[in-house]
Amino acid sequence: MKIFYSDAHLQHNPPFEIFDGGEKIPNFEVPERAERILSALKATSWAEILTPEDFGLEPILAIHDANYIDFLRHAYDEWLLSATDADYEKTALLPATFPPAGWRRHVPKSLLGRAGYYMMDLSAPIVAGTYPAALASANCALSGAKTLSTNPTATAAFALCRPPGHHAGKANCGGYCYINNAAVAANWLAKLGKTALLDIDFHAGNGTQDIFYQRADVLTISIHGDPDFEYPYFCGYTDETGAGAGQGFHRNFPLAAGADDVIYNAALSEALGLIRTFGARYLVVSAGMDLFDGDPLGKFKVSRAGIARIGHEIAALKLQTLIVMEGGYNNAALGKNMVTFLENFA
Ligand code: SP5
Ligand code: ZN
Repeated sequence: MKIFYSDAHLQHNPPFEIFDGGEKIPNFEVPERAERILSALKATSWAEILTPEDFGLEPILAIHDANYIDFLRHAYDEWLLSATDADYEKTALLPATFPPAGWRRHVPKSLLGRAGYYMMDLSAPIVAGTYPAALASANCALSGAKTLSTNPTATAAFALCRPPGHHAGKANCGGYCYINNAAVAANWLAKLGKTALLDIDFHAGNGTQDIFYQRADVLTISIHGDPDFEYPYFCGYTDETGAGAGQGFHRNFPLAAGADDVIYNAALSEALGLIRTFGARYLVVSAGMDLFDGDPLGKFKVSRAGIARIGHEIAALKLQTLIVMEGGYNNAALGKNMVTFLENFA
C-alpha cells in the first residue's frame, strides 16, 4: 500500500492549547503521533512510504475561502511584527474573542480580530511552522487521491496527515485542524467519479459537513460522540442531512458515551448501506483512532478487534479507498491501531 508522509509536520508543534475550564495544557496533537504511526508501518511488509507531490494552492482554494487561507499563511509573521501594549509570549497565536452568530458581517483588519473570526476554538494555535505543515498534510491526501486515480487496480492508499483536517471548515481552523485534508482530496476525486466520505474519528466532522453540506456529488457521513455532550457541540446532530441540492447527502450518526463494538457496528452497517446505495466510485475515510477504548479525548469503548472489524467492513465495500489520518491521542496504542485498521486494505 502506498503511504504518503512528509516530515514537514515536525515544524508544527504548538506548545499548548486552552482546555475546558481555561486550563493551559500541553497540546494533545503532537509530532510523536505521526512518528508512532510511521514506525509501526515501517515494521510491516506491505507499507511503501512515499513523499507527497506538491499540488499548489488550487485544490485547497477549491474548498477553502481564499481570505482564510491568506490569514493562515501570514498570521504567524504578522503576530511577530504586531505592536502590542502587553508583553505577549509570541510562540503561538490564539485569540480570546469570538463572533456570536450574526456578528460575522465584517472581517476585522486587526490580526486578533481575524484570528477570532477564523478560529472556532482554542485548540488550534498558529505557530511558525503551521502553514507549511498544513500544506504538506493536504499534499499527502492529494497524492493518495492521485495514486488511486492513476492506478485503478489499487485498492487503497493511506495519507499519514498531520496536522489533521476534519474540523477545518471553509473558513475556520479549530480542533487541531487547519486545512481539511480529506475534503480537499474528496473534492479532487469527485471530479473523476462519485465520491463518498466516511468520518470515523470520535469527534463529529464539522468542517467536512460545512464544506459539502450543499453538494449532492459527495456523500458525507460522520459517526461520532453525540454533540449534545461532546465536542464540537454545535454540529453533528441527526437532523443535519444537507441543504439545497445537497439535501439528503449528509448524514450524522451520533452515539452515546460508552458505545462499544456492537453499538458501533450497527451504526457503521447503516452508514455503509448508504454508501452502497449512493453508488460511490471512490471512498475517502477520515480515520481518527480516538474511537479506541480509553483514548484521552474519546468516550467510546471500541476495542482493537473492533478497529479490525471496522476496517474489514469498510474494505468489503470494494471501493478504491483513500484513508486519511485524523485524530487519536493514545500515542502508545496509535501505531498498532492504525496498522490494524489498514491491514484490511493491504
Ligand atoms: C482531530 C481531532 O480529533 N480533534 C479533537 C479536538 C478535541 N478538542 C477538544 C476536547 C475537549 C474535550 N473535553 C473532554 C474532557 C475530558 N476530561
Ligand atoms: Zn477526534
